[in-house]
Amino acid sequence: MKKRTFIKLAGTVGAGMLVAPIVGCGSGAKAARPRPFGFDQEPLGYDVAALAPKIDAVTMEIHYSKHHAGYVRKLNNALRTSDGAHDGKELIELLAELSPGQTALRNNGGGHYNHTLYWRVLTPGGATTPEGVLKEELESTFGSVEAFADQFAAAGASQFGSGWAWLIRNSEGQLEVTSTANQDNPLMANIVERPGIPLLGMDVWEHAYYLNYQNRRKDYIQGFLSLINWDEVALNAKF
Ligand code: MN3
Repeated sequence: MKKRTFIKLAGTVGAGMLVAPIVGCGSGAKAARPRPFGFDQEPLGYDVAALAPKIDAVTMEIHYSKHHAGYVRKLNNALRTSDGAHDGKELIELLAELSPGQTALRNNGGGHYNHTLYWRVLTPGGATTPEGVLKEELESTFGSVEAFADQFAAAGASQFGSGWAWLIRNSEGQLEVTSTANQDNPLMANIVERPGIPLLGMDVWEHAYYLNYQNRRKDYIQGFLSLINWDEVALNAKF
């Protein structure tokens, strides 16, 4: 059996064990585990032009078919040429176990997970509205949905160089806004300062916005905020 096939078939057995140390056992009906993306690039789900003018078609095309595809290719190359220590693991387990020196898996595993989440939390129709339990949690944690958006935008704007802004469920089971450098992901508990389960991720690498916004990262961030698929974020919060 090829390693790739084995990784897929190995399925979900270990994932619950991964999450226990991340969210603890006391958070009741809240998130049980991170969203388990596979090792392949999913279809985009909408046309590359569908987010224009907030995110233009050329940026989307290059971002999806070059940048993200490159992370997926390099991730699978790294796994194929590894010593087998990662065989049978889900991507979420792999990320959780990485140490800082595992550069290829860190950059490309993170790059794949981060972008898969990014495409999913954007929606062509314009932002939906947070509802129900998630809305209440945003309000109780940040004061209001608008106050959350301000904090999230600030995290993206102040991330020095390339990286991501996140809404996570942290190890105490609480919502929290964080940021990470490069392609680091909150699931990388041995690497990032504030680990947790990613619910919403915003790419602030220049490749995500430079063609349309040049150096105006804050304008891109406002564009991103106007495209958030909160139904998808809520789904991530329940996984
Ligand atoms: Mn990117």
